[in-house]
Amino acid sequence: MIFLQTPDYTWSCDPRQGGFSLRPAQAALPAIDNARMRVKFRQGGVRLTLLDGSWDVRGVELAQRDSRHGVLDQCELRLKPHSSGLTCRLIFALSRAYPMLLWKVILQNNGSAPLTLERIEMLRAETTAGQLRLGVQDDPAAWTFYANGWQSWSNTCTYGPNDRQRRSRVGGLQNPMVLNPGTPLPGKRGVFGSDFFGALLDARQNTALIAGFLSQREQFGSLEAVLRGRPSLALWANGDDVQLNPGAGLQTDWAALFCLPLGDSETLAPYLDAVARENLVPGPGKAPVGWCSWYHYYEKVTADDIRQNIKALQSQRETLPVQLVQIDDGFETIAGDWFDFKPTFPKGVASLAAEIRSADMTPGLWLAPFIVHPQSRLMREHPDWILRTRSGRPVNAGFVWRALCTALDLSEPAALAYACRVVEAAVRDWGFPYLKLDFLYAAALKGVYRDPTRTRAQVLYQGMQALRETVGENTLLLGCGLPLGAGLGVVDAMRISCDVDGSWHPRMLGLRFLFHPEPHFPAARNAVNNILTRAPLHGRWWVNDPDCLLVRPNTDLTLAEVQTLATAIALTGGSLLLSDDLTRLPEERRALAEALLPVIETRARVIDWAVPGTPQHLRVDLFGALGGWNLLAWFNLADTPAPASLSPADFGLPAGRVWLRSFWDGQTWLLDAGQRLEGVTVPAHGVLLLAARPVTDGRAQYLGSDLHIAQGLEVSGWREQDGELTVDFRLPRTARGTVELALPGEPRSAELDGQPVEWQPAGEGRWRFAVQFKREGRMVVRW
Ligand code: 9PG
Repeated sequence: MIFLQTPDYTWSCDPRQGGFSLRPAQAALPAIDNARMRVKFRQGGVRLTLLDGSWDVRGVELAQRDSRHGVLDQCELRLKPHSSGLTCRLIFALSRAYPMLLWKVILQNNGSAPLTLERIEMLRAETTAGQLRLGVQDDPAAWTFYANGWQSWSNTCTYGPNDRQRRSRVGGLQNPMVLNPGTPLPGKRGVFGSDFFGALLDARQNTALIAGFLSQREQFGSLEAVLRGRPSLALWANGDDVQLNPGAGLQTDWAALFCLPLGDSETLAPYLDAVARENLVPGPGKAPVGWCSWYHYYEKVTADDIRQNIKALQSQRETLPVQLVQIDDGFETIAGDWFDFKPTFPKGVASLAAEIRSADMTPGLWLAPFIVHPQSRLMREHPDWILRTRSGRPVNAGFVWRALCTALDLSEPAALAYACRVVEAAVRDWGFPYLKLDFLYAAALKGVYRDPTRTRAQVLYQGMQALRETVGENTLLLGCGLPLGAGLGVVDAMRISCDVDGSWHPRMLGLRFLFHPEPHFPAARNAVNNILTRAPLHGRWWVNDPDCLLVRPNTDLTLAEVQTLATAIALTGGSLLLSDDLTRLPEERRALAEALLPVIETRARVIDWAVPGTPQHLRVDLFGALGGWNLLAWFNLADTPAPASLSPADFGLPAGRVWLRSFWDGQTWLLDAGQRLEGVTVPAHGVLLLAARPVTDGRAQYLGSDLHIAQGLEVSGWREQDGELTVDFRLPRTARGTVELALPGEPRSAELDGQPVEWQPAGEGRWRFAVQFKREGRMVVRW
């Protein structure tokens, strides 16, 4: 037996059995016993395996070394070479600084014939064989599995043993875009595939087992979890059938395991933070705030439309101060021919960038440098740049722009150079310091690559790095349609949801009912799902981009649905992009967007992330001049109105008397300790968004306002003395609205910057004040 031990874990390996064990010091946490590993490869068409059965260990080396993850206690096992010549080393490491096991496989072909790598299985464990436990009193019927989607648009959610994985019914058109061909898409109840990482969760025993890779630079990682029958977990690296030539070697990214107590979505933090360290992700940047042309104009956008909206933004700047104007798809003649502009953009996009800049805003441009339309000139002139299937046909990159599109083979240097020239022109010649790079999954499709020795993960990651090197550090890159791991340390912001839409449910060609269950189709429902399930990534891996907020009245979204989208976007802390025609937005709808500025940026906690389905409980912890307060959101995802029943304890807050003020309708409640808020009807697909503040008796208290969705970030100063309260307001805009205060006595006077303020009683001990100020204001209330 070989051992490694830290205060958190004991790792052990019994070579005669093959496999490894991980025991946490806390016996109630998940444990792995004698998990199996396996390398699957081929030599001249013959399928071979390594590592299954007992391990013939020829050398063991124990060492301590410094790493990005603190000091690692490391064990290296050298195995007897396979008869094919394939040699294998395994490295296991326990971190002294973080509660995790890391391990990787290093392969080298010392034979004389090329080998083909199918997959490297890092972990296979079953409950029935006693290899997998989530706690002391296991009942896999209570387990759930958090399954991460392949790329930005791919559905991510938690499943229970009776669920089936959400999948597209028009898979032929969608799957090439949103699924990793190496990750299983099980149709069976209780069986789930996941990309990069996943988590087995037990809400009864309060335990979590997180498994995944720390990066996706070498291979794409896949998981399969089985929650029924013989529950099991498997984690592997996709070899993509790459060729391992004589003398050549390869290794996996670090695989990682975490045995943790289960809490809200911050349970994922130890894993997510390790990934950030491994990929040298810099600290989070500012969240972009702006306007995007796509969701009103779509491909029909013209240079004039852009110009009109620049003007509208300029004239509305005082109440709606946004920075970014992002031109989306529609300026290019066809995807692939990025230097050819449509007649509706007679002067290209450089002049628009200049106009945006002279209006004091940041120009942003959409590009999709890796996908190719079959009718493009690029396709005709450079057939050798196109990624092809074994039969020589261009690969299928999905049905977009009314055609089956295809993709560049970035392992062909000339194709990569072209993609780099496109982004270089956008930044240097056309003047865009912000790029939304879309359809990036196209560079990692299954196909016969020019360089047969590189995995799809290597091709995509190196492609992304090449784009980053081309545009430099000062260009803001937003990844979209991008497999998550390939953006780490490369993009500043990342779309983490599919497209929003002017409809709650997916629809296509007016066929709402048929497309209703589609999990990755453009729809407000689908976007909200991923905005919530991927909220913990924000600020750790990049700035989350939840996609655009549509507030205009002439979509199919009800006001409640718009409020839900606004709440999900604003509370999860990522970027905020409007996408309506701003020249004709009614004032009351514009006010909806204004109340989200400035953006909150704080990461939210998803309380019920371990419960199957789309989460319903979201909490944000805020701190400012008013001290600390919490935002609590409860989403009614049902298709019918539902009565809310909630208490601060449901959101993980201590019991106690609290003020609750609902942002969207201004209702206020005082809840006694242990009392629940009942009988508030939330419309179908609507949200109840509350600011919660513990009651401080005998003192003036800020209960909330309609000035800002956080109901408190608008306050920069707060002083109470001798029956007089001074409140300082500060926002980056002109604001007008109602502020609600609890006061120890009936107000006698109220003024704001010397002007009288009107007030009204709002209930026992509470009053509403009508305020108005230009960026700053000081209100004085006496009682
Ligand atoms: C521009 C858009 C917007 C949007 C992106 C992306 O055909 N399709 O399946 C399909 C999927 C996604 C999609 C467009 C088409 O949206 O997410 O924000 O930039 O491209 O074409």
